[in-house]
Amino acid sequence: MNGSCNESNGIHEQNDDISWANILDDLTTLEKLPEPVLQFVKQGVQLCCPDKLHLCQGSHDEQATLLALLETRGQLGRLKKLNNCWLARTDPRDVARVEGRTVMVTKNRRDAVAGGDNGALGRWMSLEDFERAKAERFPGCMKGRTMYVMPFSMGPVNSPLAKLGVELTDSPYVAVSMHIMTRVGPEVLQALQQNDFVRCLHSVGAPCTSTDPRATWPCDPDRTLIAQLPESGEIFSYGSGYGGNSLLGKKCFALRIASRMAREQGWLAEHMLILGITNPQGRKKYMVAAFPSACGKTNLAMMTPALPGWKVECVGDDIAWMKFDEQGQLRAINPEFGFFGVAPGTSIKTNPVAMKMIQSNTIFTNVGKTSDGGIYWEGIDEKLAKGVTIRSWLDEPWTPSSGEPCAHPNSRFCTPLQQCSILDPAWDDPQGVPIEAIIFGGRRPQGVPLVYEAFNWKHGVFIGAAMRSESTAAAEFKGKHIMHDPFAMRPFFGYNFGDYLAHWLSMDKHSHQPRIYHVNWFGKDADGHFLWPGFGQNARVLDWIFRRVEGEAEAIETAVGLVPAPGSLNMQELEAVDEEALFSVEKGFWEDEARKVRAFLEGQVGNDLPAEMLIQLKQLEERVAELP
Ligand code: O2Y
Ligand code: MN
Repeated sequence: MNGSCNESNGIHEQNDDISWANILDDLTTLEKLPEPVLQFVKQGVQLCCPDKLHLCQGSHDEQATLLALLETRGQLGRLKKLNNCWLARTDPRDVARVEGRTVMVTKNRRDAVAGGDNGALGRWMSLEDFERAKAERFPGCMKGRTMYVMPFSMGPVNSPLAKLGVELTDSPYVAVSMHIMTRVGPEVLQALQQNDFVRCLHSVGAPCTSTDPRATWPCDPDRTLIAQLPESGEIFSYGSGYGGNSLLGKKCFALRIASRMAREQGWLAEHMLILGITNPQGRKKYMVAAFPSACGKTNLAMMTPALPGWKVECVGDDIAWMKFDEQGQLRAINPEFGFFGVAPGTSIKTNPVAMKMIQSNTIFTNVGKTSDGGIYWEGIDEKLAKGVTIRSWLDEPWTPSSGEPCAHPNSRFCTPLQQCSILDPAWDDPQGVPIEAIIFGGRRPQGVPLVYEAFNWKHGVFIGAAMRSESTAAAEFKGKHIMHDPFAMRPFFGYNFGDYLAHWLSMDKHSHQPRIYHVNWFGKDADGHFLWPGFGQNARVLDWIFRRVEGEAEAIETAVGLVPAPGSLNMQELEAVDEEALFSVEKGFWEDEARKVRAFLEGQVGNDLPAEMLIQLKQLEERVAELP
């Protein structure tokens, strides 16, 4: 252990007596770090006391070395059937984002969370409580481990929309995953010479001691804490090595910290996929879509259209950073460099593009494994060769009659963006792609039409605010119930939701204002069967939206918005679809829906709610009251 570590050190405390030679194999590394990065690393070392320090430079060899290290330690297993693919099995207590332990830390509570008090729109922690929590967790937390220094860029390095970060982590799994999910490399270090960065500190929270043999998935679930400090641009994550809790560029930075930056700087950081769609005549449009976690954003972003002549190309599947340019055109970049997609349900039928792209250079987490070195999960829809057996994500023998899932419902693949065969040609454009439609959506078994268009921008903002969706396995929630998830951002708001709504409302003045839509692929009939085939057939809905934006498709007004006029949605060669059920707007259902939205907005946002939202709600109630 290096001699400079002192249990009582805090990250802000200055103490220069680090024995760099004890923790660094190559001292020239330090010269590569811009001064503010070096200071950040010093503070991290003084606080966390790692045995070793490793500066990640983003090379292919470095990734290979780290993967080999993880294999030697038994923390990753090679999947022989695939090419450079790996399987991680986590501690069963560390399998998803933990919203109950995720906090925004600000001077004033109101800056972080809206009026209500039960945590539905995020959790707040005071600076004092956070300092205490930090002091109880971080000092000495990396003893016996290596600290990886990961400088990264969210977005193309030279983009005016991109931002930089540096993550210090004691998890090599996080280092290899960040390597896939973000841009890492010499050009990032170069950019750090001139630009500020978000300071991200992550520890699995399980220091190694001689009596504490290395667990294959070290973590500290009882003391997990994920804290975002938007006022100082810092993220502290302790106790979990999993996905959004530990790959700090993703949810913590690109949504929570960035949404707050975006408000201050006049842009938007959103939980949205970005796709390009080209019609049979060769005209192309870009659209973004916000669906709650694990509701099919990856499938839509990589859709193979069932309509002849249409083409979808993918810019991103989870996060969009967007800004209106000087011509009044909304432009979007994907700040990420990889996909961290849900595995179960992914198959050649549901997402052939994803199935192809995950055959190489992919880290799988918590999926099942076949005895011939392949992957397996619920809905993979692949036949096994004779004699091949399966082990579950818990590394237990598994058969379809085991009664337990083979893969964890939130199991994931982590794959480089550039392996997507339909990656859009402009995926890396520093200026971003022009957005013409914004689509909100959710998993709504009853009552919500397949597609409707907002009457105008303000109504569209209200539609986003009123979003509700069935819960999924992406966070710790158990069971399926319909949750409010405004803008699909409920777990990711970086500031007061009332202010967020005001920020969206303030954007109603641009010459190329995108139109706003709501879609629901998940409506069911009384027998529980889906009303709509989904997947590639969703192209029919995108086709209608495309033609609406071009001013070509007819719509009719309903209480909730504009729906396709009879005959305007292309239903050719689609059999046995009950169009009436797909577009019904039923009075009783929508009275109840409006009541729930009112209770949510008044209860959770209270005085912080912009008056315009209450006007929109009242107008919805009045339109619904007029229904027969
Ligand atoms: O990061 C996790 O632990 C799973 S959550 C996740 C991962 C990738 C993309 N989106 C999400 C999400 O929760 O929205
Ligand atoms: Mn997501």
